[in-house]
Amino acid sequence: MKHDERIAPVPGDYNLKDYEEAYRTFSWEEAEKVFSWSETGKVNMAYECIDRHCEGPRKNKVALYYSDPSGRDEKYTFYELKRLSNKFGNVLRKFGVKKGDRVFVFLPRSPELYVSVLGTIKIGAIVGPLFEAFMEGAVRDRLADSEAVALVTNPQLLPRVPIKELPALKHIILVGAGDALPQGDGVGFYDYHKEMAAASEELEIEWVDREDGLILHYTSGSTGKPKGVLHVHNAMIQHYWTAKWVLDLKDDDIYWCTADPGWVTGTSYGIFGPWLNGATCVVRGGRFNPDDWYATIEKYGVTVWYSAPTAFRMLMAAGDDVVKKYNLSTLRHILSVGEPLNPEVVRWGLKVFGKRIHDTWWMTETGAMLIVNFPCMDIKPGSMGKPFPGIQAAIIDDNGNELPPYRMGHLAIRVGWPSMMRKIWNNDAKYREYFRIPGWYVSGDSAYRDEDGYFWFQGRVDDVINTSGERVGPFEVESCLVEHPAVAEAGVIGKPDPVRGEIIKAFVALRAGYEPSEELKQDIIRFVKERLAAHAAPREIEFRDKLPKTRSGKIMRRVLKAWELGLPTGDLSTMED
Ligand code: 6R9
Repeated sequence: MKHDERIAPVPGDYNLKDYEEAYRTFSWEEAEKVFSWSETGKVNMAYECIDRHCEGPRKNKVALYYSDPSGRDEKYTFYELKRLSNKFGNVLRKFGVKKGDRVFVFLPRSPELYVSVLGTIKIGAIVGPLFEAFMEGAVRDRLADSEAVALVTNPQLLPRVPIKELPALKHIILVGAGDALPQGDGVGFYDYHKEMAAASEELEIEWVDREDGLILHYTSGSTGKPKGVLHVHNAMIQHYWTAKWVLDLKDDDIYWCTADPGWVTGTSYGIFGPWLNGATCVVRGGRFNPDDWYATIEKYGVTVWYSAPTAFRMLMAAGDDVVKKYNLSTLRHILSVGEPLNPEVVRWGLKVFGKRIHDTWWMTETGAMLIVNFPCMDIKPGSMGKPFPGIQAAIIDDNGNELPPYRMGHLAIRVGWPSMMRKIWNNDAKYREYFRIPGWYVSGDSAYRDEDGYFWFQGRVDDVINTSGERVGPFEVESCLVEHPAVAEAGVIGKPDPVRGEIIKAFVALRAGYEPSEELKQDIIRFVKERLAAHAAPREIEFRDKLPKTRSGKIMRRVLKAWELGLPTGDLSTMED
């Protein structure tokens, strides 16, 4: 497997000029010196994101543009966010919420969500963001496991909070409650706007240790309940440097991260990374819709855009004519995370935006980007890129031996980087599993490295298919499938087979204008045989209107597999509707 396709960088004044040089000389000990707290040890993420900028020329710079399809259209400067988050911190303190307590935010993307997150962090409490689409079971699991004491939500979402089953929950702050505050159940209900109006703008920030808790992100495994991944304030070192070098944020950028804060991307790179760098962020409420998204880029003159393969694939499927209706000429830097970025999508991006899409690889557990494509380096379409300076990535076998180029194995990282998770809430055994090979963090992803040091994702380790003795990563097959003109999306699994061990089965969603047929199946199979390899071509294809996906856009192969085998699907709380 040789990868010859390369897309050279466009020369430019990037924050990171020379990757190889940086990789040789970088150290986290030096990198943390940009923060004065590296001497005192006392710190607060929300201060570094917001208040610090109010002591300099960014005080009246726009920190947040917010709009949504309902017609809200607002902007907030760093100074305004400082005052609002101070107020919110005071609201929580009035209720007795203190350092280390868990405060959950269950709201649609809105300014109130961002203010609540920042205010919670300012008083040293640990914030837990939830997707607004969560239903009762998902809300209960997370609030119960973390013993959250306070919740910010709205009257529409409140019925999904099973208060009686959450004895630790004492305070519920409702955004838009008006005069009709509920009562009872041993919980205090409050109106967000009234409390905010009455609260002081002056707040004593809680200065915490760098290892104190910051945020709790629940993420689903393939089995069992979701895991509460805890991050600490120290993560800011890596948020800051990755946002500076990978997102390449500069003072005049307009940056749009499309992720919801219910997903780690929406906090690490929708809040912390960009605001540590003093960048102007765009937040667009409402659901995905191609016209709406392009109009958002045009409206704000977005320059740096961080999104996900699933969104790019949906934009691609919507057709190039939609792109042409909008002026997207401000875009200068595009990035992707969450799933493998198909080469076809990278080529499409070049065609319609005239820009490369830069893939980045990381996980909820890693807290920040680890393997990336920098604007200053060649992109090999289909590759996740190279390790960020200060990160040692490797492909290892079950015993921890490093494997040579092109050998598929565990994608692992040498332990010790600033934004590493510090625990799995109430589950030490789960935490230790990631470190079962001494010296390494084992990601659960399967990948190989090429001779130039680029990493190539193959699938989750559990998803790798073994067909007639050949190991096949589902991603390569899926990427080939979406190159077929009729295919919008594809999910590939191994289906048990008495002769071959497993056979490759593909679930395919067709593009608009194509109808399922036996002929089309055969055509798609032939297409993969000719382009990839005979052994990697699906033996079975099933057409589906939609593929099961998480709210962050990941195709849930384990659900496809469970359907196929008629087995229980496990935890589905993070699945899209
Ligand atoms: C940030 C985030 C982590 C898992 C990860 C991997 C997949 C993420 C990817 C990618 C291929 C990329 N993943 N980025 N796979 N290429 N660039 O996504 O966190 O939701 O915890 O998911 O997502 O399988 O292990 P999280």
